[in-house]
Amino acid sequence: MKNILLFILFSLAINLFAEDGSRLWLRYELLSEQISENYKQIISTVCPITYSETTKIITREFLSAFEDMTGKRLNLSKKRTGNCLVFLIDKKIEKGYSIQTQKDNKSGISILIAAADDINLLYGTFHLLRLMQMQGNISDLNIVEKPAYDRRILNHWDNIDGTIERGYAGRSLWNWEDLPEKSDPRYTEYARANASIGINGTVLNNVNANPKFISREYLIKTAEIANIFRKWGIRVYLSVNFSSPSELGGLPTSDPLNKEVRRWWKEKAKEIYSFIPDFGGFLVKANSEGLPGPQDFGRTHVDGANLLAEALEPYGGIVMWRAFVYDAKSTDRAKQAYDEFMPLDGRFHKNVIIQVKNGPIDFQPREPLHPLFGAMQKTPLMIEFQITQEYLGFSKQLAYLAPLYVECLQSDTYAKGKGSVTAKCTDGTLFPQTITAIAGVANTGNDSNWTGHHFAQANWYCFGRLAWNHELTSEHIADEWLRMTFSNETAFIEPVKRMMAESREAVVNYMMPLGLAHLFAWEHHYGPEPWLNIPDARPDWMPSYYHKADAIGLGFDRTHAGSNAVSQYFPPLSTIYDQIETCPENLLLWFHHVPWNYRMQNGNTLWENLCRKYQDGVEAAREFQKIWDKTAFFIDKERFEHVQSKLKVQTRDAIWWRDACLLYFQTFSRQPIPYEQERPVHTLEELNVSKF
Ligand code: GCW
Repeated sequence: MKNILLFILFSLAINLFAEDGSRLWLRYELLSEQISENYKQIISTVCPITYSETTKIITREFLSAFEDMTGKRLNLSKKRTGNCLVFLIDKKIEKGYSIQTQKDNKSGISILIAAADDINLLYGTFHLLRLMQMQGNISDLNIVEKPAYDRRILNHWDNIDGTIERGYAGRSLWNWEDLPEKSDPRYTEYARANASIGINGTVLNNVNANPKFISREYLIKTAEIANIFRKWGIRVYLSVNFSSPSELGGLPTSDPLNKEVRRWWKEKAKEIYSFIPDFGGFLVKANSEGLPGPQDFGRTHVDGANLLAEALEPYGGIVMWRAFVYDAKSTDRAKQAYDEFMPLDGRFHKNVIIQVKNGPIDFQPREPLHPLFGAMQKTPLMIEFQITQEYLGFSKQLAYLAPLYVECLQSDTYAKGKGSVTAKCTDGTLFPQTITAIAGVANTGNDSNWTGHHFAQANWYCFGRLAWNHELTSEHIADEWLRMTFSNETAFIEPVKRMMAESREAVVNYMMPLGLAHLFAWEHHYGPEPWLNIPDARPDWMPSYYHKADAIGLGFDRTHAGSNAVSQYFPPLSTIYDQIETCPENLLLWFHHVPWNYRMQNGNTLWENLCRKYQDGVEAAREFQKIWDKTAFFIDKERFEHVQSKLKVQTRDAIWWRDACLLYFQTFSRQPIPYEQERPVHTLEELNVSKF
């Protein structure tokens, strides 16, 4: 009996300290004595303001975090005394918040967090806590923060049955069957994590939208989630199916110009707002990958988007209309969105924003930026990034995505001359935008660590941080995340930060170097299938459509002599990409069909460099294993081993990619694989039949 009791107690203790990653970056670990003494001297009291659920959250969050980090329970005081943390509502602060240290002879030192509303005070509070988690100096603060985009939104591709399209971290967080009667503590945890990085909106359901999501039954469920999220500053949005009037409403058509259809959407909007007064709006995937849309009725994207926009307008809702369109018949998929949307510029209703993926194809490990950025100047545009790693090894592989996001945000469109980076084309700096927004396709699921791979948490984190401030560097964000999530030890942080910094390029190298794209297995997008050619399938879903390997060379000719996709960019970019000599080598095969023996900048041929890149990718993956093996001393066993085993898989996959691509392309290049280390460990026959 005694033994059993001991066993139970022991298991409880283990569970209490289970390092399963569920606490994300909000761990609030006990700080060293010296640092916590310093913090205790600076803050001994909290003067809370109490007028809303959010202000209660602020006090609770700060008190418990402070206690966890320093061991001290702070006093609350209504009166402003010395060494106090003070909150101030200041309507003059238009956006964001400030954090200031104030020194007053009478009342001593205080830290003042000021903002126009409680939600921004919450962001300020998380900022201060972040500084403390990172052992920062809080004795002399003078911080002013303003978000770059007003709407910072996660897109969940979650289905009604609990599955997640391209989700690699378990099932959906939303338990539709239990709602609205029973909610889940994780809804609050999710909202808190998002609030801590400034995310303020979430689209709950898949863009491949089931019309049922806007049925009365599901609106009641959604309202329950919205009630929980509201106090954390998170608005709920829904993806809608363009055929809802017929599929859900039973109308004979969903034609956007039909009177009944228009009335139906107006009524629907009214109903939605009766349940969710601060509902954010609709996200729409229309006439894309088989989904219905206005073109089914001979109408345009403008007709479709404006129909919904007018219905939402009285309530302040917006329409995020996606530009992800492509057609099986098109000879260059990369061109289609530009061709379809440019003629419509300036014709959208003012509460419409066009949501554009970062690149012109589809979330590949590297793409040039989407040519619509900077080009559509009379319509608000928002970037859509993919946080879930559909094309970057699922959550089996470590690929820190801030470098990808920053690359796109800081890419120069030249729309208004040099310096017209994508970020400035979308945040209202260069063009008047009635709405500014940014979206990321979420990588969360109900896995205990939220994102499958512990390091995939960094991608959620960095999306939020960049949505708030697109000037941050990837390195800065990695540093914050590592300190909060793992350890403040320099000997841990420096090598792991380097690994993170190199990880996306490593994936590019072993999957799709030099601008190659879309060589993925068709069904699941995990492994390589460059040889795949299913006669009846859509040609634009087959790898050969993208790599165009032949006896002459490799790559897609998008120059003026080819598809002329280069002409969709502003000069000088159009010429830079057009000329093989000036085209950046990391996009070479995106824009050019390059002969196998073409001499590249380093004097080696395309074939030699291609082989080298694949091998670089494999070597980087091996290096990550070595770096990680040395971290055991600094972190908990559970997370250490979890990441260690994932890195093994990553190296295995890097080799798989290298062998598959090189052996297949070799059948065209007919040249030996030049380097000793690159001797493939598989045969092409083996790879050809192997299925994931
Ligand atoms: O990348 C592709 C995915 C689809 C996805 C689509 C989109 C939700 O393979 O699963 O559908 O993009 O963005 O609409």
